[in-house]
Amino acid sequence: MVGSTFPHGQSFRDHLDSVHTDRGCRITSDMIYSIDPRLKPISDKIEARQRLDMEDGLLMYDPDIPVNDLGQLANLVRERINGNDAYYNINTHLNATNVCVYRCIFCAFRSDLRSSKGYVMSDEQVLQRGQEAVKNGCTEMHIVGGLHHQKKFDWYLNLLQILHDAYPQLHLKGWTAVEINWFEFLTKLPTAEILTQLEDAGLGSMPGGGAEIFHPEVRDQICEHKADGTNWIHIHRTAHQLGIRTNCTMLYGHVEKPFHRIDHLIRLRELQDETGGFQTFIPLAFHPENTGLSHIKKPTALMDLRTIAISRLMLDNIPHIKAYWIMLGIGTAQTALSYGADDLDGTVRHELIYHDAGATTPEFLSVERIEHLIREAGRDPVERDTLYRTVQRDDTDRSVWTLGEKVASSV
Ligand code: V47
Repeated sequence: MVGSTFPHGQSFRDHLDSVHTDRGCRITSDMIYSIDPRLKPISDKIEARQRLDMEDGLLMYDPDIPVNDLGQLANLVRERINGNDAYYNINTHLNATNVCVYRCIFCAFRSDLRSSKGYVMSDEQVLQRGQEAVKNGCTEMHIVGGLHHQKKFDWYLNLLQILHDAYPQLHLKGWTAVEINWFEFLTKLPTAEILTQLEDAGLGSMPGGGAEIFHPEVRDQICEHKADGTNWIHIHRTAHQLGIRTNCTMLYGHVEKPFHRIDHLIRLRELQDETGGFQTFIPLAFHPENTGLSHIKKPTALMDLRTIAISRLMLDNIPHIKAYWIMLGIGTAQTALSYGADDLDGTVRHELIYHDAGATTPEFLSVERIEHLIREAGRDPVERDTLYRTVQRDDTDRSVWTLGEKVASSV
């Protein structure tokens, strides 16, 4: 499961297929990668570049199916799409308020207005974050937060506008579909109008949060009040139609069953068939501490790797699968680069959603550390911007950068 470090740009598998023994007997990859026979129909489909269905997805979640077998298949697809490259970016987070009208049972970040935990950042504090980001060479600011019932849509627009005016080079990846849905409620404006106003104020793209699990059997238990699956899909469809690229996520490891996960992945795949606007999928492992579901055990590393591999195999039309190290932990994220993932997210600073939920990962990784983790996994590190263009750094001042070509991914 090593990347393509073999002659003539061959993958490890191609290399094996080309090797002959002393006795003239050809070693094929099938001999090395003997996978569980129940996976044969799936493996045949992968070889033939055919799409997997619900039944395939459910089989892959059967605990008796070895995770490593899924990893081998997912790794083939990962190398087919992204070669040996593994992406990361230099980014920071901004959660301008944690005050939120919703009470999603899985969320440890939200606060009531009058709680001592509640906060709202001033324009000065927001701009200071922008300044810090630029000084640190960030190409992206990831902006999400609570739905503050005393703040109007203009407050959210203004936040983007002041950042964009002061730091035009910084890509603002902001507001989930849940927030857009809230802005629709506040303004009574249609989705397209909201998104156009946000884009005019400086929005560059949208993160994938708020998707959780679309199926109402689960959504009604964990976040019954906020935008439902149909709304989430509608908002991302509208963004894609306007040319705004977005990401997508799935929150797993709480009350959902394998059926709900595969159903979620298929709904994302269907939208991607229609629009092609998703850039990356991020499976998000549930962190139970400090939430209304604190009795649930956190998913194991093997469940994380299984979910990464299944995502890569089911989502044949989404170019990137992100192993978000903040949530997975550094070791699992690094391993995930051989189980279907091709992206580690970024250096990250000021992340609160996972750290409020008890994540013990560091709050920041240096570029040197990320690149080392990637190289140690046998991959080639590539710094990208939010829209997956390569980033070239000035040798004398690393905070200065220019954009290169879009990375080569083939879905
Ligand atoms: O929507 C909230 C999840 C999401 C918890 O687009 C929790 O590049 C686990 O969407 N345990 C926000 N998960 C994070 C997110 C994201 C992260 C990184 C990159 C991108 C991207 C998007 O976090 C929420 C929710 O699904 N979440 N609470 C928790 N206790």
